[in-house]
Amino acid sequence: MSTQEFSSPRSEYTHIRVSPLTLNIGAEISGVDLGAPLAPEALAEVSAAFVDWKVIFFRGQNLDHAQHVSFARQMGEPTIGHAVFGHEDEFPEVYSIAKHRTANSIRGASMARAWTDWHTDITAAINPPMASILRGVTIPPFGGDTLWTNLAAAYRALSPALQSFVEGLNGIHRFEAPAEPDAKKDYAELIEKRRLESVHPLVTVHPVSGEKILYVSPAFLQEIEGLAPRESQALLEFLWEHSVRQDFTVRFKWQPGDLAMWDNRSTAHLAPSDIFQTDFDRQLYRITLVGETQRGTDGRASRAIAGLPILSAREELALAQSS
Ligand SMILES: O=C(O)CCC(=O)C(=O)O
Ligand SMILES: [Fe+2]
Repeated sequence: MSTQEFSSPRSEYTHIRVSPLTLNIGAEISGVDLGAPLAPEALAEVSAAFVDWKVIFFRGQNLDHAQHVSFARQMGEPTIGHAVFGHEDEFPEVYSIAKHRTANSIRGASMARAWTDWHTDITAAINPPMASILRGVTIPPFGGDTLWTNLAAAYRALSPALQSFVEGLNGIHRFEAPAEPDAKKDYAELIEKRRLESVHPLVTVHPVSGEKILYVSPAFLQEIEGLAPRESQALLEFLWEHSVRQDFTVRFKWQPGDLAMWDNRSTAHLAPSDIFQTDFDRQLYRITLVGETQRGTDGRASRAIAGLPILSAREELALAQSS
């Protein structure tokens, strides 16, 4: 990338401090206490930094569940904890990111490639969450870092010829249990209970920044509509490998009490796998915010093949009670 092509995220911040961690993605925010409601000016700047830097980090906030929920409500409408895997009993908005959660029970079943396990949260839904807010509670002394990648930078780094080719394509995103015989039964049953499958443009337009996004969530995107199977697989493998290139990524070393908030419309992320090589525990909690249907560069919208949109915690609970 030439220096002329690089446009640094541009907002001016006067009520918060924003310290970028890399050229393309990730900034630490200081000068705010998330345990109490933010002043409108600070909230507006946090929202701007979130879109500009795509993942923002707040050190040492030490929030409890209730404070986590009330911060999330200032940023948007919290979804049900996890549409497939459930939520904390007393806090329907909160999903436990425990080391040995059900979602991790199928680990190790497949061949690891550069993009393995990278994902954008729940892109199998027609309206994937717009943001995820993750809070660290128990953090190993070393290991357990999380990585994010900037999918707008990934799009910009493609050649104009490939950019215009992929803009016309749609991806089929599916939540599915691996075909391996050792795929755990309760994992497969939960996925079957809320089957989610959607078609999204392969290049989306960010509703706030207007940036074009290479929307290729590796763990959910299964095929490209209209291509022959080998064409689809070869192109996806190229796009996945490209989208996790080191210069688009940031790696975060957690401390207990830290909070990360990412723009789920413009990033993918990777949960650590090194934690399974040690006995160290690791416990985080996540809240996601209700998202919208994606749009392609020509304005075309996502389509659901299976499954309802992911609604707010309130609406999901009401639905569950009435069924
Ligand atoms: O464990 C992590 O660091 C991230 C887990 C994850 O994928 C998520 O919270 O969406
Ligand atoms: Fe995730």
